[in-house]
Amino acid sequence: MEIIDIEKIKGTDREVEAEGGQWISRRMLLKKDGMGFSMHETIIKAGTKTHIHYQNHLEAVYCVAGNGKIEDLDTGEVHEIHDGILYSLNNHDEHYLYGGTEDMRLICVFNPPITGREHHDENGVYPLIED
Ligand code: 9YT
Repeated sequence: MEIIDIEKIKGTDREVEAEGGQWISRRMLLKKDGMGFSMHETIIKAGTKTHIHYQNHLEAVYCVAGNGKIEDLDTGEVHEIHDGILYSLNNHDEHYLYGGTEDMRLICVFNPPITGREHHDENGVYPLIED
């Protein structure tokens, strides 16, 4: 059993900030932790916009605080996100993620797990890194 305290992740290499400053992500479980998925707490800053397209990963995202929106770039649909809403990117859905009037706190699960070395490329994609 492992017990992971997010306070001990802050300030380590498991805490990663977007290059544009839109989000900060604390990777509580990564590929090397051997669970078959990775699990992160991500704070989306209020008023920001991020282009994301996980072509190599599935991601489920559960909002536990704050508010924002997600825009599906295939359909143009915009969905409100707030405490209690989960969105599932089960079709590698390209989207914009918007921070709302306050920071949004998200719990994110990736399959396959990310290694922690990925960076969003210019298309909002994380590469698939095989060890
Ligand atoms: C919700 C989302 O995908 N935000 C971008 C950061 C990502 N969750 C990560 O790398 O932890």
